[in-house]
Amino acid sequence: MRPSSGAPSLSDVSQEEVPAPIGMSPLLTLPSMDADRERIEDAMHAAVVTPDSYLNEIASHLIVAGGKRLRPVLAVAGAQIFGSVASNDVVRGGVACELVHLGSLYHDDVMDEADTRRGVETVNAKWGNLQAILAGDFLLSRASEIAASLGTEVAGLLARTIGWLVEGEMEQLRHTYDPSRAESSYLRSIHGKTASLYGTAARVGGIVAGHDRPVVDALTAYGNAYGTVFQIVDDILDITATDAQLGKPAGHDMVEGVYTLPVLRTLALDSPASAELADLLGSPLDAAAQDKALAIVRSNPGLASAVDTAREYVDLAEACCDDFPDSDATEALRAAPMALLASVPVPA
Ligand code: GRG
Repeated sequence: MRPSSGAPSLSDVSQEEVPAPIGMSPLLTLPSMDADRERIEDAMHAAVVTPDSYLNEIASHLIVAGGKRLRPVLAVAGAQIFGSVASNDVVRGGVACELVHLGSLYHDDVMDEADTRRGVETVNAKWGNLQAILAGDFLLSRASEIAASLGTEVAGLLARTIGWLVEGEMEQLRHTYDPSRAESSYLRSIHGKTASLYGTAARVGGIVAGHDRPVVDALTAYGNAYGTVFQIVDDILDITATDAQLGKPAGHDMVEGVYTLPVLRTLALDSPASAELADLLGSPLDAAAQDKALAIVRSNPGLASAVDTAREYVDLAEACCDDFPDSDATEALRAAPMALLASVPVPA
């Protein structure tokens, strides 16, 4: 999708206009969320208990290491838009989504041969690839068990969402080191690998809370749009943030051959910068080529154009909240997508 005319530019995303960066998401600071997060933590740990202490340790490794738990938080917030406290079943439904996320991270770290995640050694680095794959499978099995206990609709939805994650990741893999990757491939991939699980988490919150179908559908659309903002922002930060802020070298996606929206938009420019970037891409980059490619994307309008698109999905997510009742949860949901976009640094 190209940005529509009149869409805000990067410089429109001022710090005054936006509430807070991702760590301070309004979803995480909902008045009831402290108690809810305690229930989420308890349910996360309970979900991976097994008599096998070796498996138990490996399966809980990244849970202990932290994480924002955004998927259960979204399920809880979606359940609470009418003002009532989310049930324990809503919490468990959100936890099932978070366990799918976690399982996918175990597998992703094997695929990427990653050494660290959440500030600790990855499971593959600490125990090995085979252990990481099996423990990831175990997390998916526990997610499925929880989903099944919440009824066939939730079980079917979670199963389908796992398929969407795999499809999204496969789409990305198919176009690795492909500078002619279509933007539709990028959007399809991020919908599958990231947005769909946010959509499912919000939907599960609505289904288990017993909301009416139109509300459940609006929550799903919200989660999908929120997740799309999340991934586009993540991809922009990979270009704009410093190595220190990222905890890994900036431009990592480009080095790995994953050409994301700011890169594709730069390649699509009718300017010498596009040809210069295309010359560099298509195969692994050495350090000098990485710096050059980063400098090109950072200094050309493809970056602001990607921010414009993220802003369009922010608008979409906000609009999904229009028919929700006035409540703390609705307010937090409405503010959350723009808070994500606020984590993109504003250029001087
Ligand atoms: C086996 C379910 C399954 C999938 C296999 C590997 C794969 C296919 C999918 C992984 C896709 C992937 C890594 C998507 C990105 C996910 C993402 C948005 C990560 C960051 O999420 P945060 O910020 O992380 O919520 P924390 O650490 O806070 O949980």
